[in-house]
Amino acid sequence: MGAGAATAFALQPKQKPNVLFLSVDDMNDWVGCLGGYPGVKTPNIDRLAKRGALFTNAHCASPLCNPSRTALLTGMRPDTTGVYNNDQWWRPAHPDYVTLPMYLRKHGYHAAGAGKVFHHTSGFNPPDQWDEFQLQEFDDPWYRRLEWYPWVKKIPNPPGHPFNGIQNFQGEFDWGVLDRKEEDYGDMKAVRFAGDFFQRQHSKPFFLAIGLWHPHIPMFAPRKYFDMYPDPKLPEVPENDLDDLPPMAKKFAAARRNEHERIVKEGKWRDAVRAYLAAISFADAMIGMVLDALDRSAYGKNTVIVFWSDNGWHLGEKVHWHKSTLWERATHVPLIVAGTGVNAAGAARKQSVSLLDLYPTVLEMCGLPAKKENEGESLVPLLKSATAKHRPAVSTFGPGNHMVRTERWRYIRYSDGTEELYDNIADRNEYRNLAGDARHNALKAELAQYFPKSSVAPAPERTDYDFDYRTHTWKRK
Ligand SMILES: [Ca+2]
Repeated sequence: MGAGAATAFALQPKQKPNVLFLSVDDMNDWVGCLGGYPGVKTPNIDRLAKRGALFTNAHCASPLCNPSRTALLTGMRPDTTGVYNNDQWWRPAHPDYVTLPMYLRKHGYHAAGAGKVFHHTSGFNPPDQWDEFQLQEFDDPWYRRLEWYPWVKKIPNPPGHPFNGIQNFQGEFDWGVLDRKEEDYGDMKAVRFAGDFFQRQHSKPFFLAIGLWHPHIPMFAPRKYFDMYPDPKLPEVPENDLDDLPPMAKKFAAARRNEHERIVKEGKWRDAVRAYLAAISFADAMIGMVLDALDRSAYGKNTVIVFWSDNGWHLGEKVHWHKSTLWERATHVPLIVAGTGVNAAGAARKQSVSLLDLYPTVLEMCGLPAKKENEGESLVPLLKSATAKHRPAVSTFGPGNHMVRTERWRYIRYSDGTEELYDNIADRNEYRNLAGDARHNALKAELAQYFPKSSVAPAPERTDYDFDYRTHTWKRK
């Protein structure tokens, strides 16, 4: 083996790389370099892909914000932590867990963050996670519930609200152009945090997590991003697409079905697709600003960049909006690793990988000891060689409901034993469920080996605690 490849990450303590952990929220594969929506404009993500390793088959550990982020940042699956939904705090359930920023701090890193890194409601960013942290700045303070967002100054609904023109709709599900300058949108505060951070002198290596809210709803963006999409295309939704699904799949697809029906009834489907595209392109522009600020700084040459989205998004496919399904729309996410020590830059990695793999990846890239509880597998072999082998990604939604994805197949098994199987090369929209075809029994048995063997009971819910935001303490009711 060549000495260069073997020592690429064996850095001396003084040369430990910095890490920029840059994330977006609810961004699916409608990204130029992933090809999910031809015509989408994401020049900055695309140029990052060219200078790094683009993972074209990356999946979240769970298709929902909190379980996905909790899995990524604790390094453990939902079935291990019991954190399956958005109303479960990981901290009081598992006070002993050492998250990625905590681990890096213990090993000499300075950990800083801004925006949505852990889940965004109160109680998900205990102060001891970070040396410094700037909370999420929302574009819609009139919507925010103060008991969940105690740092937000609530204001009355602005004139013209809701901006999508749909009256008495789901409060957060809005879109449009806000009457403010581009630099005054909430996510720009996290972008500025990054720019200021890169201008400072850091005596320790740093881990900087910048979590953008976009393209999560409400899909607010400056007009120029809406104007990029004069004629958005609607997703295909064949009429009989749900007929071959088991009842649990139909149930997941039917969640918040009323929102899809309302959007269609109001004649707003195309507008909503345009808003999602606009929010993606706005996110992309902000990503470009953060990357440019890094490149201009003293840290441009010794910083690993990890770009990820926490889950995908449906825009009417399978008659569903949002996430919370085990299909490609909801589990497939953008993932790029670039910077110090990535070989074969620009070469796509087609192996199935999981966001659960990021914790061990960062530790290995930083030359730190592995954390034994981590359930992902380091991506470093794939960063060294685009053809390395890797364990397929598993995604979980609720106890005992799993999907495993290989380069070709998606196999889903629900807690009641019902199944779906898709050939994602021949059938990328997952129209034909092949699970009932006995010719695939051996394949299913092989894929089922990757499913977790058991699932812990769900962790307590938010309503099971009294939480004091000022002291960041929980008391079980
Ligand atoms: Ca999300």
